[in-house]
Amino acid sequence: MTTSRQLFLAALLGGAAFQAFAAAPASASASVSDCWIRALPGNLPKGGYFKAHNAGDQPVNLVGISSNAFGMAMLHRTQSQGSTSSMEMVEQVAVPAHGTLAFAPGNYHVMLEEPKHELKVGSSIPLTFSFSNGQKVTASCAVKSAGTMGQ
Ligand SMILES: [Cu+2]
Repeated sequence: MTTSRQLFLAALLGGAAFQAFAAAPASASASVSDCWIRALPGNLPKGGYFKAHNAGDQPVNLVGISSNAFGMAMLHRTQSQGSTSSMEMVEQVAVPAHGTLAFAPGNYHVMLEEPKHELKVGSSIPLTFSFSNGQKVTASCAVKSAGTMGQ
């Protein structure tokens, strides 16, 4: 069933520059931009990448990510040692005051597991980012092909 409200939401979420500031508290300092997800087939974990911004005078931590499109979303960091690299889970990541932290291939990323549906390149998926100041920011993340190198 498709209601006009759902169509309206879909139109909003489809906008590349969409960011949900509306639900944030008045003191909101955190925001997210340039979010994308690497499409990989089947149940392979997908990497999610974005920029977290902090306009405030105090550092703020990104403490979690959630999405209705996946059963599990974790903060990961890739560590390279010589020719090998591995990933470890991190509890939270600090975004410096008046600064930006880039989540990018080879570094911090979101690991998205247990997709509810096959990801379609060219579509977009909303992710919700939770910050230590109580903010929850929803960003629309573009699904890009597996060969995408970063931004
Ligand atoms: Cu990972």
